[in-house]
Amino acid sequence: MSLPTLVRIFESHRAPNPRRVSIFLAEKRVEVERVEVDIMAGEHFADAHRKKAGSHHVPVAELSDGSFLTETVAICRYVEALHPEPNLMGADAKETAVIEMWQRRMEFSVLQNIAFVARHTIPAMQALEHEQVPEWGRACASRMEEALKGLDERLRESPFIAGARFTIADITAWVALDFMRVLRRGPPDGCEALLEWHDRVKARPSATV
Ligand SMILES: N[C@@H](CCC(=O)N[C@@H](CS)C(=O)NCC(=O)O)C(=O)O
Repeated sequence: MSLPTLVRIFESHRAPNPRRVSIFLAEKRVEVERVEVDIMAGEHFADAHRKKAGSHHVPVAELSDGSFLTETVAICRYVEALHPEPNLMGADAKETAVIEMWQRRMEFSVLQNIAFVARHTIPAMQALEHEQVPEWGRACASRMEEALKGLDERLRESPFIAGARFTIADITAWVALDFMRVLRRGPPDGCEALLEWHDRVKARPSATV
């Protein structure tokens, strides 16, 4: 039996997690209908959105069997199964585990801290938080810097985050770094390898989405 196809993605196109899915799809050269959900206007809290998959977040993927998927990596994993090439999540068990390891590290150390700094220190982002806690945002700023320095160290020894080739771990980290624009700051001084990798990834056609 064939797998349900991807019908459309509900997204907020400037937000980091939907953007990770968009870049993943662009790398695979998969085109799919998009439905914009304005999270700054609270559209994601509407019942119509929440009932789709029991979550108020974006992205949400609608499949041809009428079901929905949330969670960026779950959506990417399904897209990888439907469109295996180019491989972005690992070709064998060892490589899959290594890529997953780096992807999780990028999600929890880099993306999450950047997102917390933005969501808890930028007044307009109060719309996304029940309670904005600026002290927490400031605490996450030093964690963010440590994470970026750690990533710079990794990129001094490896051309891409998970190894010799571009993978989903690079997508997660690159989207996070690009999202730092809202903070009006870049990585800490001295992160030359990180900046060089950033520019290389930025030159990929997928980075324009
Ligand atoms: N764990 C989810 C997180 C999704 C998420 O946090 N999406 C953000 C946009 S980047 C969102 O929906 N924000 C709205 C909110 O937090 O209220 C995933 O990996 O997709």
